[in-house]
Amino acid sequence: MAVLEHLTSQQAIDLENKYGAHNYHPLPVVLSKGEGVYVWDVEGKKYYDFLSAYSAVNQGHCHPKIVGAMVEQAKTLTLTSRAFYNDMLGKYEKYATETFGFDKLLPMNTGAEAVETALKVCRRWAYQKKGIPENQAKVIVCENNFHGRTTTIISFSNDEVARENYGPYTEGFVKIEYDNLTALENALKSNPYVAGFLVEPIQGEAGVYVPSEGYLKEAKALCEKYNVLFIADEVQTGIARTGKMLAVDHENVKPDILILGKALSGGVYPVSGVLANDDVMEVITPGSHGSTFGGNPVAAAVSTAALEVIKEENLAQNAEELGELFREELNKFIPSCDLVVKVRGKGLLNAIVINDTEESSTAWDICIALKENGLLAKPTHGNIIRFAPPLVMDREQLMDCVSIIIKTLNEFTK
Ligand code: IF1
Repeated sequence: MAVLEHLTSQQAIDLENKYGAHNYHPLPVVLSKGEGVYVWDVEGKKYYDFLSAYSAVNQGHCHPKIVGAMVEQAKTLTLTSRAFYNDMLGKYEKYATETFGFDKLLPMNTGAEAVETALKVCRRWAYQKKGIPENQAKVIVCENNFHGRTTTIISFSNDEVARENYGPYTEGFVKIEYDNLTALENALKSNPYVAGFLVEPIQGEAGVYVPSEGYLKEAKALCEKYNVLFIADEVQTGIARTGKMLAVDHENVKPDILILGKALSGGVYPVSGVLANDDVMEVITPGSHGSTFGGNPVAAAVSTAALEVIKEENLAQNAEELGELFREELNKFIPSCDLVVKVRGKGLLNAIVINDTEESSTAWDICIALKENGLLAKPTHGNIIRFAPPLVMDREQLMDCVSIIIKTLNEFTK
């Protein structure tokens, strides 16, 4: 068999099972093409993508402007490392910092790396600026968080599947309940050496859990009161997904450290970054942090194009409007359906809660049925299905998707 011979779905699945580590349990669909809100499997069946690669493909699959920028740059210069300057990075840093309103960008590649970077910046700031005694800094995190897969990040996760048998774990984290300001203030009061508060503006993996209105604003005020850095992980919620460029924009909150990834590149290339103002970012000095690929010319070109597309195509506003429509339509349907408890979310980051236990396979079975009906979504836990289409969707397509979802749920109840 030639290495890149055309495969059937089953052959592709068998190859992954035999030669790949089993760190995922994918839906049994093998995709070979994407365009805008659609993807196609190797047999040619077309689907609406309602996952968007976990909110990385906000700008739609294979956006011509982003792909074009990548191809052009790939033909010119791909990687220099940061041992030398390149003519793309500075321009990109200027554009990205102006877009998000910060003094400096620290470019990385994946979301988890950017979270690690933010934690390092925060700890340094604590020792060098706040005056916390050596090795005493604590970072407050939330229960049911998801920030990535590195050993430090899973150290403060409470997802046992993600943590089990990966110890010993990194110290220095205090875990509190999400969406609980009293818990935050208690933690700030009772720990003298708190450096930062790391939070997702909406908890994605927890099942698209939207905190109470005002939570982020009050949490930021508490951080200011105790001289603690407010660190927003917008890897999943950022870049127009929730109906604003950033989810914190809904409450006019300016984080001290902002973490971005995923759609920062439109899902075309791994690009992440940490943004902060000079008083914080200046703790990073030559040799104290880095990455071979971080800030490479292709990443700079791709990310610039990806951000331009968000603005040029008004994707934040589209996400806001279509998100309202989506929840409105599902809310009309839910009272007639015993299977669905509720729909929740912001912009085009939504989820439905299924009337069954977390251990059940109901959400998975519904996703299989949705796939048969031409729409791809993935369960998070056994009873929640996340719905996060590319933001380039139009109203007609969204209504088409709503009818697929309703039809599937109705079939399923019978
Ligand atoms: C996996 C979830 C989404 C993230 C936030 C950092 C990262 C992520 C808020 C790390 C990554 C992913 C990765 C993917 C599953 C996934 C996910 F279901 F777990 F919660 F998106 F919904 N901060 N999220 O959501 O970014 O290093 O992956 O680039 O299986 O790990 P990364």
